[in-house]
Amino acid sequence: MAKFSRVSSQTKITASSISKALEEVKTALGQDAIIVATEERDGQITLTAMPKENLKPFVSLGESSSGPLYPDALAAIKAVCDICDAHQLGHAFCDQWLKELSRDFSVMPVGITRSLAAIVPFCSSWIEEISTKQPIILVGPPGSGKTVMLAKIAAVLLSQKRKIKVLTLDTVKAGGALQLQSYLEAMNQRLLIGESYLKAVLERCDSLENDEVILIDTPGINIMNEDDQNFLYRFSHEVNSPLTLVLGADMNPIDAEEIAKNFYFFNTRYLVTTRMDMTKRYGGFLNAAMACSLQIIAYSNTPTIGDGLHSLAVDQMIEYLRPVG
Ligand SMILES: Nc1nc2c(ncn2[C@@H]2O[C@H](COP(=O)(O)OP(=O)(O)O)[C@@H](O)[C@H]2O)c(=O)[nH]1
Ligand SMILES: [Mg+2]
Repeated sequence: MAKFSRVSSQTKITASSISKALEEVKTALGQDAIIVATEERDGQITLTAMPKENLKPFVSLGESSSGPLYPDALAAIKAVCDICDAHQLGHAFCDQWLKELSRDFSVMPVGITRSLAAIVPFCSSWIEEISTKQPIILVGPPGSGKTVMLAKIAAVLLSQKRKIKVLTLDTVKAGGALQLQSYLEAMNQRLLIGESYLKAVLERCDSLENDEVILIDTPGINIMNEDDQNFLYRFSHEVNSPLTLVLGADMNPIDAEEIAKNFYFFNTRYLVTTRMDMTKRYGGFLNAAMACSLQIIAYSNTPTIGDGLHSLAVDQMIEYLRPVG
């Protein structure tokens, strides 16, 4: 039997296993509930959860500006519907966007950028704001581009004369650590390998003297697999910092949303998308970001480390969304 207690908007649920506790959270607070803390004592799992609407942004979000303008409400509605159709954004996404868009109908001509920014959190200043106080921890399905992205973040930080400390927990995929090691060797950086370094590396974030950004790569996680789910639960509990989901832009919107929702349960709050060069349809990561309020902090559009990563502002996203050929 699960046990419930409530403090302000947060509810604590205790059960004998993670999956039971998660089920209880979903029943009590809905599918979109957010886990804010996890605790394990005497074989019992306690999850502290709250409804999604109480979520506050972790970092400041970029302002939306003008973008394309349409002569009247009908033309703007048509533009939004065409975009949703072309990029395979589902009904839920389209409905949310149109609902938000309707607030702008009193002023002609009508823009569609503000309403997109209101439903998908774009954070275009993340790269400039990277702090030594919070580790950057990349998680995601196998092959989503985590290791390449981590190396790109490392290269960008080094180019800004920042110091880095890099750890990989990917001792699962054959050659996973070697791949990162070879990228880092080219940057004259050392790679720490294995969970035994995790505690010490995380403690550095709390130290006042720390001048290094901590970067952590992880093994690919198949959210349908119970062992992987257990790993993610324990790992997110141990690091106790928001995680960053890496998703290929070429993933279909339904799968992307389902994967994001599962990661979201385990303190995943940011989203990076990769392989923007391999698709013209961006419904996958946008659907995932909208469904879970994940902040889109960067994207990658080449597999080459030296090409770096990019910030994604909402205006730029609108430009990407418009022409589909
Ligand atoms: N075209 C393209 N390929 C990418 C991009 N990011 C990663 N890749 C490729 O995607 C594959 C998987 O990347 P990897 O970082 O090893 O994925 P991981 O298993 O999540 O660590 C590799 O072949 C990468 O070269 C990108 O932005 N564009
Ligand atoms: Mg990898």
